[in-house]
Amino acid sequence: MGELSGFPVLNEFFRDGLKVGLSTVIWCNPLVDCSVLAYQICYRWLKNGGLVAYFVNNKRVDIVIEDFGRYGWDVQSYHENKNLILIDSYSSAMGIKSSEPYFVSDQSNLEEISSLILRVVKEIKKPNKLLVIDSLSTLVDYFGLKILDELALWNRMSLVYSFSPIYLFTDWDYDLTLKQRLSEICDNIIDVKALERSIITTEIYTARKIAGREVKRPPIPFKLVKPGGLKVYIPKILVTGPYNAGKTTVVHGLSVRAVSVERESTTIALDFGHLEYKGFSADLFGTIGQQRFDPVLEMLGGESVGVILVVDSTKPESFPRALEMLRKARVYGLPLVVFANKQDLAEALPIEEIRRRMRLPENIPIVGTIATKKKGIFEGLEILLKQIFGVWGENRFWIRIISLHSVWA
Ligand SMILES: Nc1nc2c(ncn2[C@@H]2O[C@H](COP(=O)(O)OP(=O)(O)OP(=O)(O)O)[C@@H](O)[C@H]2O)c(=O)[nH]1
Ligand SMILES: [Mg+2]
Repeated sequence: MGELSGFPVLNEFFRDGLKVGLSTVIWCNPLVDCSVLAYQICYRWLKNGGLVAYFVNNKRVDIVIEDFGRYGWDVQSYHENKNLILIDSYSSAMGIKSSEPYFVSDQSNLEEISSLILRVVKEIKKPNKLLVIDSLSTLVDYFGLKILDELALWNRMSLVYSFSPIYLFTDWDYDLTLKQRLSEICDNIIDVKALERSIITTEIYTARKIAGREVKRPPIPFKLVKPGGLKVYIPKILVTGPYNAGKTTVVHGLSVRAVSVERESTTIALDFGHLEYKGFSADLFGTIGQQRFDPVLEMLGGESVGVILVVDSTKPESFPRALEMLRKARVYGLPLVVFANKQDLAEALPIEEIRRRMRLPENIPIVGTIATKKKGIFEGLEILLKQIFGVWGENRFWIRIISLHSVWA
């Protein structure tokens, strides 16, 4: 099955690290609700035909199903046909009778909990099985360090019976020894944190341990969207280019929501759009084409992580101006894609001719677009996203993100 998460980018970190039988801790700081991340993993897993055994000790099982639903993931039918098995360790603690076949009658009895989990692991004979423990922190609260011996046992048995265990761990102020041992016991660790930057908080995830090896991977900023769940969040993509090139049309074409401040069909303040695409979510800022607004360009360019430069393919005389705008916005050197727009018009220059006239090096992609028909714009966006997330070698994007969030260690 290979793909564990359905989180953008994360799978590329892991490659072979997510083999069946390996254990994973989703290690969250208290500002992040990590259940949602588990729901997203589970839903993807179920949709791919796998089985999920979900141990829950901190909320009612019907709330779990309801919570899935809030993010747009209907798991009712999976529950009914027993591909989603809820191991209920909560109802009894609340004095409610559990409606699930697998339940714990005494939440403070570690032996009972552990043997129930082991029973599930041994009893269920289907292929592709995920075991989710929501939450490990609650178990730690009850049992302290002792829980880690059980966890090591669950990991061993999971390997034998082809389960992949995932532990949700909220990092309250736990003892260092406990955290150290937990890090040692599990094969994969995904850190999920909230980073504060003045008053803005950004949530990020990354991998800290892969297939038993400590690693350092860059943070991936994300947002939780209802419905939809986790999306990689790019705070700012700049859409710039000369007057009348098609910037506003591009911003609106790519966005699920967009506003523009225009007068007589030219932008006089800015274009702002929000896009949702293949697990990515980004805010787009369009600039004003007219030269008299250039002082605003630098301000708009600040903190961008990628740039779309829109040019009118029929107006080579505007190309120098296009390059000047990149310079004025101070976004030179960031991931960049050029949209050679208005390719539907007879006088449109071909891509290679535009490259030659703009003197753009081969490593800057140019994509032919017809923004009014939404042609080519998503292909271009995809190339930009690949550039943004493909630059770990040079680490440009991450340096930028990290400099935005200097507390990242
Ligand atoms: N034929 C054709 N027309 C286009 C295309 N894209 C945009 N246009 C038209 O070009 C004109 C300018 O488009 P805008 O999106 O407003 O351009 P802009 O770059 O935002 O312009 P300013 O904000 O004034 O700098 C509009 O009439 C659009 O309908 C395209 O691909 N083909
Ligand atoms: Mg405009």
